[in-house]
Amino acid sequence: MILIKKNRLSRTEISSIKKTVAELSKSIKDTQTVPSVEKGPDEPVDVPEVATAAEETTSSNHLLKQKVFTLVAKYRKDINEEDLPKVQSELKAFFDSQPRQPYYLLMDRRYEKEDKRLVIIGDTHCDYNSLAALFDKLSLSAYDYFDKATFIFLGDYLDRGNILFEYLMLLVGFKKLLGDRCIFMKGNHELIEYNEASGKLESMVRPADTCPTLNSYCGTDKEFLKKFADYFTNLPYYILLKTAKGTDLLVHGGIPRDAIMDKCTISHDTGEMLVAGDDRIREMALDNMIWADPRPDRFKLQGGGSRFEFGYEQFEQFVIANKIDHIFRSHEPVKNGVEAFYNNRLFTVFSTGGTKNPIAGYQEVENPVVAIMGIDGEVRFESLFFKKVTINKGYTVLNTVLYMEEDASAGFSLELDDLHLNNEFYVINQ
Ligand SMILES: [Mn+2]
Repeated sequence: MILIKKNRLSRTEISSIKKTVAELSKSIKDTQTVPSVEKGPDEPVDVPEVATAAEETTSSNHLLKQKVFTLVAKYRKDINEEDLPKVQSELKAFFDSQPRQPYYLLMDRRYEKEDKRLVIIGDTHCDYNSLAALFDKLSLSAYDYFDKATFIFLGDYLDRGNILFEYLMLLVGFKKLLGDRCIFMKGNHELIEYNEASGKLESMVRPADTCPTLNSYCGTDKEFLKKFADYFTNLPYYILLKTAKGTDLLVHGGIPRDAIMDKCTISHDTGEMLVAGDDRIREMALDNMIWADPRPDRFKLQGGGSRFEFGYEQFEQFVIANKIDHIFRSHEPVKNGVEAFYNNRLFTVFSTGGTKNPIAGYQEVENPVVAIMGIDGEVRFESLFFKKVTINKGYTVLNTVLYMEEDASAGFSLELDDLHLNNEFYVINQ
């Protein structure tokens, strides 16, 4: 068992840790899900990119993992301009296949007995590498995330990245594999419209690059542009999540502004937002919730534009009125990928970045992370660009976290100096 909490390791230290992990890995019963166990102690843990014939015959859940690998490998190759009509028609078929989403979701896990984890993913902004790294990393766990977990994306898929089509195909392809166990929520970058007069997509956010790219490359296919806007605009704004430990809110930004906060309440029975007044109150509250930013200050801070800030007092007012224990949100790049506010009751999770990830729009985020919630409501945060081997199931027992050298398959490399171990994680309600 290893518990190391430091930022930089020497080559000798890394070698020693790899060796220990390789030895520990041999004791894992479920060797099938840990591809590295047959390797020598000094070999890195490799993830097979595509299924081999032998692996495909193992089990159905293993097959799902292989399909994710295949998907990641497929779109790691560039999509060329001549491939775009096929890509557009696949995306249109996907948009057509999806039911119209409500503006909210209610998820009740209070009586769930099975270990069904939630993977909560913050902003990804067209960052293929971060998303691929997440899938690679989770595949190393003894827990089969692809077969059992539900993946919740907190929004902001579009803009700020330069590999739009490959990213979209990976994102949508993943949802096609997991179905209802993959949920896309709405971020402020999903505020887009199809303008009938101009025949173009327009973004409500500045700067924005997805709409101009789509107008330029797919502009003749108006049906595609319309379906694209319709799908991303109508994603749910929030999830009310009930667990054995309480009620959490998952949302892109945060809470409504002062002026309308006391005019709306989230119903614990249905999850919907009840409003005193007409539907415009709800629309304003929902719009606020994809723009708001928390600040540690006690006193109220607000801004005049779409984007605004709230403080501790407003947070208290909102969580008391709505009986909410924790809020998980994204929306702001944070250096460590996660930031806790208000005595561990609000968390910012950001899932794109990496100092050596050339396609990330937010390289100041050194360590992009996702949150993983167990069925008991406990949460830990995992960084994306380093591979993790879970030696003991559950996280009350120490996890051994191994940050390996570069994920060569992700198309960029980290210097040896960038290797580091870090098993910072927060445990809520303990
Ligand atoms: Mn945002």
